[in-house]
Amino acid sequence: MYDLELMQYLLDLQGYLVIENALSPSEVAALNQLIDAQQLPPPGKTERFGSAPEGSGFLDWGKPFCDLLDHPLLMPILRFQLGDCFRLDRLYGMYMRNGMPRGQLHADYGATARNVNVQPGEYFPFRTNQIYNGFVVVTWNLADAGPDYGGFCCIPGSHKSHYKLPRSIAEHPEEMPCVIIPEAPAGSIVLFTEALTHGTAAWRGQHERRALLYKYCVSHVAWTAKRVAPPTTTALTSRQQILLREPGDPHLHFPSLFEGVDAP
Ligand SMILES: O=C(O)CCC(=O)C(=O)O
Ligand SMILES: [Fe+2]
Repeated sequence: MYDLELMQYLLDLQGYLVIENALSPSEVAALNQLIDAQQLPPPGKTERFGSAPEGSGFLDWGKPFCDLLDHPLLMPILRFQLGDCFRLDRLYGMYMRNGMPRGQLHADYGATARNVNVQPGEYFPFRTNQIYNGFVVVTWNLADAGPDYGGFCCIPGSHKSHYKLPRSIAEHPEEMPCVIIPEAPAGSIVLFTEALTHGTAAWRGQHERRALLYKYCVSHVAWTAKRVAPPTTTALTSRQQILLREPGDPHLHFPSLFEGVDAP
Protein backbone atom coordinates (compact mmCIF):
# COMPACT_ATOMS: atom_id res chain seq x y z
CA MET A 1 0.00 0.00 0.00
CA TYR A 2 1.29 3.47 -0.87
CA ASP A 3 1.50 6.07 1.90
CA LEU A 4 -0.39 8.96 0.31
CA GLU A 5 0.24 11.38 3.16
CA LEU A 6 3.99 10.80 2.83
CA MET A 7 3.85 11.27 -0.94
CA GLN A 8 1.91 14.50 -0.62
CA TYR A 9 4.47 15.80 1.86
CA LEU A 10 7.50 14.84 -0.21
CA LEU A 11 6.08 16.12 -3.49
CA ASP A 12 5.30 19.47 -1.88
CA LEU A 13 8.67 19.62 -0.12
CA GLN A 14 10.93 18.53 -2.97
CA GLY A 15 8.88 19.50 -6.00
CA TYR A 16 9.37 15.97 -7.34
CA LEU A 17 8.74 12.41 -6.24
CA VAL A 18 9.84 8.98 -7.48
CA ILE A 19 7.51 6.00 -7.05
CA GLU A 20 9.17 2.69 -7.84
CA ASN A 21 7.43 -0.44 -9.17
CA ALA A 22 4.46 1.47 -10.53
CA LEU A 23 4.61 -0.86 -13.54
CA SER A 24 5.52 -4.55 -13.49
CA PRO A 25 8.40 -5.78 -15.70
CA SER A 26 5.86 -7.33 -18.09
CA GLU A 27 3.92 -4.05 -18.38
CA VAL A 28 7.19 -2.22 -19.12
CA ALA A 29 8.08 -4.85 -21.73
CA ALA A 30 4.65 -4.56 -23.40
CA LEU A 31 4.98 -0.76 -23.73
CA ASN A 32 8.53 -1.10 -25.06
CA GLN A 33 7.37 -3.63 -27.66
CA LEU A 34 4.65 -1.27 -28.85
CA ILE A 35 7.28 1.48 -29.20
CA ASP A 36 9.65 -0.91 -31.06
CA ALA A 37 6.79 -1.70 -33.46
CA GLN A 38 6.74 1.96 -34.52
CA GLN A 39 10.25 1.59 -35.99
CA LEU A 40 11.20 5.11 -34.97
CA PRO A 41 14.37 6.67 -36.37
CA PRO A 42 17.24 6.22 -33.88
CA PRO A 43 17.44 8.97 -31.25
CA GLY A 44 19.87 11.69 -32.22
CA LYS A 45 18.36 14.49 -34.24
CA THR A 46 15.52 14.54 -31.76
CA GLU A 47 15.04 13.08 -28.34
CA ARG A 48 11.24 13.15 -28.51
CA PHE A 49 8.75 10.75 -30.03
CA GLY A 50 4.97 10.32 -30.19
CA SER A 51 4.22 13.95 -29.21
CA ALA A 52 0.76 15.50 -28.94
CA PRO A 53 -0.73 17.91 -29.72
CA GLU A 54 -0.80 17.80 -32.81
CA GLY A 55 -3.00 14.68 -32.98
CA SER A 56 -3.01 12.10 -30.23
CA GLY A 57 0.66 11.11 -30.29
CA PHE A 58 1.52 7.73 -28.78
CA LEU A 59 -2.03 7.35 -27.42
CA ASP A 60 -2.72 5.93 -30.88
CA TRP A 61 -0.08 3.23 -30.46
CA GLY A 62 -2.21 0.99 -28.23
CA LYS A 63 -4.44 0.74 -25.17
CA PRO A 64 -1.55 0.37 -22.67
CA PHE A 65 -0.57 4.01 -23.40
CA CYS A 66 -4.18 5.14 -22.74
CA ASP A 67 -4.38 3.10 -19.53
CA LEU A 68 -1.56 5.22 -18.11
CA LEU A 69 -3.62 8.42 -18.53
CA ASP A 70 -5.60 7.76 -15.34
CA HIS A 71 -3.61 4.95 -13.74
CA PRO A 72 -5.23 4.23 -10.35
CA LEU A 73 -1.95 4.72 -8.49
CA LEU A 74 -1.56 8.16 -9.97
CA MET A 75 -4.97 9.76 -9.60
CA PRO A 76 -5.02 10.25 -5.79
CA ILE A 77 -1.55 11.82 -5.91
CA LEU A 78 -2.47 14.16 -8.77
CA ARG A 79 -5.62 15.08 -6.85
CA PHE A 80 -3.48 16.42 -4.00
CA GLN A 81 -1.68 18.81 -6.33
CA LEU A 82 -4.36 19.61 -8.90
CA GLY A 83 -7.69 19.16 -7.09
CA ASP A 84 -10.70 17.33 -8.55
CA CYS A 85 -10.66 18.92 -11.99
CA PHE A 86 -7.59 18.69 -14.19
CA ARG A 87 -6.71 17.95 -17.79
CA LEU A 88 -3.96 16.49 -19.92
CA ASP A 89 -2.24 19.40 -21.63
CA ARG A 90 0.23 17.43 -23.71
CA LEU A 91 2.42 14.35 -23.83
CA TYR A 92 5.52 13.00 -25.52
CA GLY A 93 8.08 10.26 -25.22
CA MET A 94 11.82 10.74 -24.66
CA TYR A 95 14.54 8.48 -25.97
CA MET A 96 18.28 9.04 -25.80
CA ARG A 97 21.39 7.10 -26.71
CA ASN A 98 24.84 7.14 -25.16
CA GLY A 99 26.63 10.48 -25.54
CA MET A 100 23.59 12.67 -26.14
CA PRO A 101 24.09 16.03 -24.41
CA ARG A 102 22.17 17.64 -21.59
CA GLY A 103 19.39 20.18 -22.05
CA GLN A 104 19.02 23.52 -20.28
CA LEU A 105 17.68 23.78 -16.76
CA HIS A 106 14.31 25.50 -16.85
CA ALA A 107 11.05 26.13 -14.97
CA ASP A 108 7.68 27.18 -16.39
CA TYR A 109 6.49 29.03 -13.28
CA GLY A 110 8.13 30.94 -10.41
CA ALA A 111 11.18 33.21 -10.42
CA THR A 112 13.05 31.22 -13.09
CA ALA A 113 10.14 31.04 -15.56
CA ARG A 114 10.91 32.55 -18.98
CA ASN A 115 7.95 34.91 -18.77
CA VAL A 116 8.89 36.34 -15.36
CA ASN A 117 10.69 39.65 -15.52
CA VAL A 118 12.97 39.22 -12.54
CA GLN A 119 16.67 40.08 -12.52
CA PRO A 120 19.28 37.63 -11.19
CA GLY A 121 19.89 38.25 -7.49
CA GLU A 122 16.61 40.12 -7.08
CA TYR A 123 13.99 38.94 -4.58
CA PHE A 124 10.77 37.81 -6.25
CA PRO A 125 7.79 37.86 -3.86
CA PHE A 126 5.43 35.00 -4.69
CA ARG A 127 1.90 36.15 -5.22
CA THR A 128 -0.68 34.07 -3.41
CA ASN A 129 -3.15 34.12 -6.30
CA GLN A 130 -0.67 32.69 -8.79
CA ILE A 131 -0.60 28.97 -9.48
CA TYR A 132 2.82 27.39 -9.20
CA ASN A 133 1.98 23.76 -8.69
CA GLY A 134 -0.94 23.67 -11.10
CA PHE A 135 1.06 21.85 -13.75
CA VAL A 136 2.43 18.42 -12.94
CA VAL A 137 4.44 16.09 -15.16
CA VAL A 138 4.23 12.33 -14.78
CA THR A 139 7.15 10.47 -16.34
CA TRP A 140 6.82 6.70 -16.80
CA ASN A 141 10.31 5.23 -16.99
CA LEU A 142 10.56 2.34 -19.43
CA ALA A 143 14.35 1.98 -18.95
CA ASP A 144 16.60 2.50 -15.92
CA ALA A 145 17.58 6.14 -15.36
CA GLY A 146 19.55 7.75 -12.55
CA PRO A 147 22.96 9.11 -11.51
CA ASP A 148 24.85 6.34 -13.38
CA TYR A 149 22.98 6.90 -16.65
CA GLY A 150 21.35 10.34 -16.83
CA GLY A 151 17.76 11.32 -17.55
CA PHE A 152 15.61 13.73 -15.57
CA CYS A 153 17.55 16.13 -13.32
CA CYS A 154 16.36 18.86 -10.96
CA ILE A 155 17.10 21.17 -8.06
CA PRO A 156 14.97 19.79 -5.22
CA GLY A 157 12.89 22.51 -3.54
CA SER A 158 13.53 25.06 -6.30
CA HIS A 159 9.77 25.41 -7.01
CA LYS A 160 9.75 27.48 -3.80
CA SER A 161 12.85 29.52 -4.60
CA HIS A 162 12.44 33.33 -4.71
CA TYR A 163 15.46 34.03 -6.89
CA LYS A 164 16.20 33.47 -10.53
CA LEU A 165 18.54 30.58 -11.29
CA PRO A 166 22.14 31.86 -11.04
CA ARG A 167 24.13 31.64 -14.27
CA SER A 168 26.84 29.60 -12.53
CA ILE A 169 24.32 26.78 -12.01
CA ALA A 170 22.70 27.15 -15.43
CA GLU A 171 26.07 26.92 -17.21
CA HIS A 172 27.59 24.03 -15.22
CA PRO A 173 24.75 22.03 -13.67
CA GLU A 174 26.78 18.82 -13.67
CA GLU A 175 29.30 20.42 -11.28
CA MET A 176 26.69 21.69 -8.83
CA PRO A 177 25.75 19.43 -5.91
CA CYS A 178 22.30 21.08 -5.71
CA VAL A 179 21.43 19.56 -9.12
CA ILE A 180 20.54 15.90 -8.75
CA ILE A 181 19.60 13.04 -11.06
CA PRO A 182 17.12 10.91 -9.10
CA GLU A 183 17.39 7.12 -9.23
CA ALA A 184 14.45 6.11 -11.41
CA PRO A 185 14.50 2.43 -12.41
CA ALA A 186 12.40 0.96 -15.21
CA GLY A 187 8.80 0.70 -14.01
CA SER A 188 9.06 3.78 -11.79
CA ILE A 189 7.29 7.08 -12.23
CA VAL A 190 8.75 10.52 -11.58
CA LEU A 191 6.22 13.22 -10.73
CA PHE A 192 7.31 16.82 -10.73
CA THR A 193 5.80 20.28 -10.80
CA GLU A 194 6.73 22.42 -13.81
CA ALA A 195 7.60 25.16 -11.29
CA LEU A 196 10.59 23.05 -10.26
CA THR A 197 13.87 24.01 -11.95
CA HIS A 198 14.61 20.85 -13.92
CA GLY A 199 16.06 19.53 -17.13
CA THR A 200 17.57 16.59 -18.96
CA ALA A 201 21.02 15.32 -17.98
CA ALA A 202 23.40 13.99 -20.63
CA TRP A 203 22.79 10.28 -21.30
CA ARG A 204 25.73 8.12 -20.22
CA GLY A 205 23.93 4.78 -20.18
CA GLN A 206 24.89 2.07 -22.67
CA HIS A 207 21.18 1.27 -23.03
CA GLU A 208 18.62 3.60 -24.61
CA ARG A 209 16.73 6.00 -22.37
CA ARG A 210 12.99 5.54 -22.73
CA ALA A 211 10.35 7.50 -20.89
CA LEU A 212 6.75 8.61 -21.46
CA LEU A 213 5.80 12.08 -20.22
CA TYR A 214 2.18 12.99 -19.49
CA LYS A 215 1.58 16.63 -18.52
CA TYR A 216 -1.47 17.60 -16.46
CA CYS A 217 -2.72 21.00 -15.39
CA VAL A 218 -5.61 22.32 -13.32
CA SER A 219 -8.69 22.51 -15.53
CA HIS A 220 -8.68 26.29 -16.04
CA VAL A 221 -4.99 26.41 -16.99
CA ALA A 222 -3.67 25.68 -20.48
CA TRP A 223 0.02 25.70 -21.32
CA THR A 224 -0.42 25.12 -25.03
CA ALA A 225 -3.15 26.58 -27.24
CA LYS A 226 -3.59 23.21 -28.98
CA ARG A 227 -5.41 20.16 -27.61
CA VAL A 228 -4.50 16.48 -27.51
CA ALA A 229 -6.91 14.62 -29.80
CA PRO A 230 -8.58 11.38 -28.61
CA PRO A 231 -6.97 8.29 -30.13
CA THR A 232 -8.74 6.56 -33.00
CA THR A 233 -7.52 3.05 -32.09
CA THR A 234 -8.71 2.82 -28.45
CA ALA A 235 -12.09 3.75 -26.95
CA LEU A 236 -11.39 5.94 -23.93
CA THR A 237 -13.28 5.57 -20.64
CA SER A 238 -15.48 8.47 -19.54
CA ARG A 239 -12.80 9.55 -17.07
CA GLN A 240 -10.11 9.50 -19.73
CA GLN A 241 -12.36 11.55 -21.99
CA ILE A 242 -12.61 14.22 -19.28
CA LEU A 243 -8.81 14.44 -19.21
CA LEU A 244 -8.85 15.45 -22.90
CA ARG A 245 -11.53 18.13 -22.57
CA GLU A 246 -11.12 21.82 -23.36
CA PRO A 247 -10.02 23.98 -20.39
CA GLY A 248 -12.75 25.34 -18.11
CA ASP A 249 -13.42 26.60 -14.61
CA PRO A 250 -13.29 23.71 -12.08
CA HIS A 251 -16.74 22.16 -11.45
CA LEU A 252 -18.58 25.01 -13.20
CA HIS A 253 -17.34 24.33 -16.74
CA PHE A 254 -15.18 21.26 -16.19
CA PRO A 255 -16.44 18.10 -14.45
CA SER A 256 -14.85 16.34 -11.48
CA LEU A 257 -12.64 13.36 -12.28
CA PHE A 258 -13.53 11.75 -8.97
CA GLU A 259 -17.27 12.11 -8.44
CA GLY A 260 -19.94 10.69 -10.70
CA VAL A 261 -17.50 8.97 -13.07
CA ASP A 262 -16.76 5.29 -13.57
CA ALA A 263 -13.23 4.95 -12.31
CA PRO A 264 -11.15 1.86 -11.66
O1 LIG B 1 12.81 14.03 -18.21
C1 LIG B 1 13.43 14.95 -18.75
O2 LIG B 1 14.43 14.75 -19.45
C2 LIG B 1 12.95 16.38 -18.54
C3 LIG B 1 11.92 16.77 -19.51
C4 LIG B 1 11.41 18.15 -19.29
O3 LIG B 1 12.11 19.07 -19.19
C5 LIG B 1 9.97 18.38 -19.17
O4 LIG B 1 9.21 17.45 -19.28
O5 LIG B 1 9.53 19.52 -18.95
FE1 LIG C 1 10.66 20.76 -18.69
